[in-house]
Amino acid sequence: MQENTDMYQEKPERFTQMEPIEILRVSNLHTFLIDDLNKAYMMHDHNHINDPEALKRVVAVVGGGETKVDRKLLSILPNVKIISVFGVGYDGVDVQAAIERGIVVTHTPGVLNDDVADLAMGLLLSVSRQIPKADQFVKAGDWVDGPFNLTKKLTGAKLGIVGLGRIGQAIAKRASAFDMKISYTARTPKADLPYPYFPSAKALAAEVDFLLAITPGGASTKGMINMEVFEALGPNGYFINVARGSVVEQPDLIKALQDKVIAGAGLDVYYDEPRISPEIRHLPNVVLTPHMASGTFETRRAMADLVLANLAAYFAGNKLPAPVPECQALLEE
Ligand code: NAP
Ligand code: 8YV
Repeated sequence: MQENTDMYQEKPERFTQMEPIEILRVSNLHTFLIDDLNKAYMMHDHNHINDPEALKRVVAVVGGGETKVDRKLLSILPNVKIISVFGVGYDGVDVQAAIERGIVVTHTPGVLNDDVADLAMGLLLSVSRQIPKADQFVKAGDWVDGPFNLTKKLTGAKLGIVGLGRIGQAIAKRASAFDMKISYTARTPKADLPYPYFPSAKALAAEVDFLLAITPGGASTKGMINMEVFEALGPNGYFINVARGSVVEQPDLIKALQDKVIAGAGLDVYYDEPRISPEIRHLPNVVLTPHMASGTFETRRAMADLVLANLAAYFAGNKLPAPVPECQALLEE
């Protein structure tokens, strides 16, 4: 994380004056965060701008990580200085366009690692042991007709993690307690970690029983999980996605599940959320959750606190708790 810089050691003049600081909300946020933002700032809602002149006075943008904050939006917000993202992923934000305008982007890393890793384990158990199907089996009264089908053992199985960052490592820690044999791919091998590295998702998929994606979204990972990867994973393999829908070629995923190229999938994220393709919703071999991996009271509160702390630090002229890595150079200028 960056050191204090000249840019933030002195309070910018405009933020010491008496007028309220005006900010713009660009997505749905939890009520508790909206309440706290309203206490500290004058907040406008992007969908209900009563006073178009307000856009010129807005100095901060707040929204979810997938919410589009693009060059076009930034061009109508000439005074924005900070984009505070509610989420660790910020694939919706055009960071390059922000940097060109001297706008710093912040996010909420770290505080959600445990919850996302917990849900990833939940999906691994749900697909391998078919827990949702077993639940329906009991509730439907089908047990009287005979026992539930046998399922796949998770303990000791091979897990391939695509993206061994903060959350990937929290997943690996949990999977280790299940004696899973962990290997991974990432942009770079991690010399300090004991797991075997593979140079691509395809090479990794060929070696494992469960392939789990937990990378950022955006251009660099777009479609990196495709039919070639599913063919390498094979008919006994399962795919788990807690990263972003864009990481997967969705038509390939649907075909791989329909044609039993892979055995099944556990998905928390999708292309075009929350409109989930009926082809996915009607598949028998998937367990689906509604992008809820960080969705506990405790973690969403911690994420909200980090959104508030990033804004407060900026306006107080203090060191930012969590700027995105691409903005380091901007902060050091
Ligand atoms: P992180 O610490 O930055 O880790 C990202 C990992 O992905 C790193 O290992 C990185 O490789 C790897 N990676 C990045 N680009 C890649 C590429 N092009 N090819 C292969 N690997 C690549 O991030 P994090 O905090 O773990 O969060 C990861 C992502 O999880 C977020 O960006 C978000 O998309 C997703 N997420 C989803 C939920 C949910 O609700 N489902 C919640 C939170 C986060 P290096 O280590 O080599 O840099
Ligand atoms: C959030 C996430 O639910 O942090 C992320 O990247 O995907 C989730 O924790 C999402 O960003 C809320 O907008």
